[in-house]
Amino acid sequence: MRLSQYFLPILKENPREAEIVSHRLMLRAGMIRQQGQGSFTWLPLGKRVLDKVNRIIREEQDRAGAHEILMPTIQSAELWRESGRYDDYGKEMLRIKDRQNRDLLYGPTNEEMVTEIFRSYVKSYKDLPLNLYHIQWKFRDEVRPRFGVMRSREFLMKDAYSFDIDYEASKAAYNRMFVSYLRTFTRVGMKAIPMRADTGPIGGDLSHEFIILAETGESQVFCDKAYLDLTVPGADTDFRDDAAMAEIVQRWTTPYAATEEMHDEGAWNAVGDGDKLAARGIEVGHIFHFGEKYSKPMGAKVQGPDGKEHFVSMGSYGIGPSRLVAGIIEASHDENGIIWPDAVAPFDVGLINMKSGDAACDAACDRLHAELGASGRDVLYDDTDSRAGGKFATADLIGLPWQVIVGPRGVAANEAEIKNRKTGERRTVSLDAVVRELGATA
Ligand code: P5A
Repeated sequence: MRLSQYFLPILKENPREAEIVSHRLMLRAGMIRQQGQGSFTWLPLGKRVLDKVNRIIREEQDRAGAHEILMPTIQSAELWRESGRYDDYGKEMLRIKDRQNRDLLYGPTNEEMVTEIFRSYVKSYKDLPLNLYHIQWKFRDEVRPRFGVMRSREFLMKDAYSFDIDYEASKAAYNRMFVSYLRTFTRVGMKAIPMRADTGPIGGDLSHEFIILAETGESQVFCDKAYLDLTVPGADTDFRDDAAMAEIVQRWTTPYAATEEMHDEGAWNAVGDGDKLAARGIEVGHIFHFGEKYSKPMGAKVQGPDGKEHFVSMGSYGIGPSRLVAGIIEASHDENGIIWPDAVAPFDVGLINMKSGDAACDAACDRLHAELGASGRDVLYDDTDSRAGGKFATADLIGLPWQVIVGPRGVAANEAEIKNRKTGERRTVSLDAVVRELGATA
């Protein structure tokens, strides 16, 4: 992609409304634009990151046996009256009337709608287990929307819903999502710690929040430092092996970890003083087991192996991809800008032409642009006529993992410079070796 033809509205000044670093950097790097209170457009650079995050989420949901669907954003109030949540949900729910004066709402979550889908089609235990998910916009009229996409009113959510014949089977479904979340957050380059959490308006008896530690996090959390060294299950993990899933969840829930609402001073005092980690954190995922809370009032039941009807046991599992993008920036930046983990970087390489218009520089860059593209890398080629200093600042701000810098002196010697954004390390290599060098270091 040539920067001269791209839409990357970089801001030179620090936006005054941004209180935390991710919000400031997302605005400055031209990733998002605020449209209203707690509502944002994702501009091309931001959209690329969001898509990469969603792709990883999808791959890990699918690996764990969930199936993707897409439910509407606007829901009928009738469904929510069936579960009893229409009145309970309160002011966070955006209530709407259509031209026939029917009560509608903009979905803050989809437990009711997915239960309606389930009950319409599934009648036998033989069709279980079932897990359906979608990635869809939600609206919550938050009391205090703030910190950009971190706590917005309209935000993206991946929400999955599991249906099982009984408690034991639904606990296995919960475990699969738990393990899938460990893998998902690791793959986007983050360390997320599962912590016992309050179930709030979703309800249920069991829930874990997945928390990224960051000073600007809105949650106060308490955990054992042992979590920092636990290994995350690999790609060869067998999600059909219930015992293996339970063993992983056991390992990841044994050291102490809780959010403020669930904090237990007694258990905390038992953690060794040197192992205590009391910190701020960002909730990027939240999973719930709530059994028959929706299936019973909404009549979602199947015939069991005993010939009798059973209300299905359910759970729901959320990740906020839009919040996650901000969380990644909170955890990975420096004074010059964002430092993207490789897996979610909007482009892999920034190619910087220090003297656009110079025939030799242009020719060398054209060649590298083509070769890097052919080797499978996404390249953002700064072919604009800005000064070299401005190009370097932009490259550091948008935080692509690698920069390839081409200037007249280097080209005369048949050389380019390669810079690693994270370490700052620079190396001079021959123009012929650029693609190979990135291959060796990527
Ligand atoms: C689980 C899936 C639920 O709604 N129902 C379906 C359950 N859980 S939750 O914890 O309320 O939300 C899931 C995740 O969505 C993100 N999130 C937000 N992101 C940005 N702005 C918001 N206002 C916001 N509210 C929730 C979080 O990542 C949360 O873990």
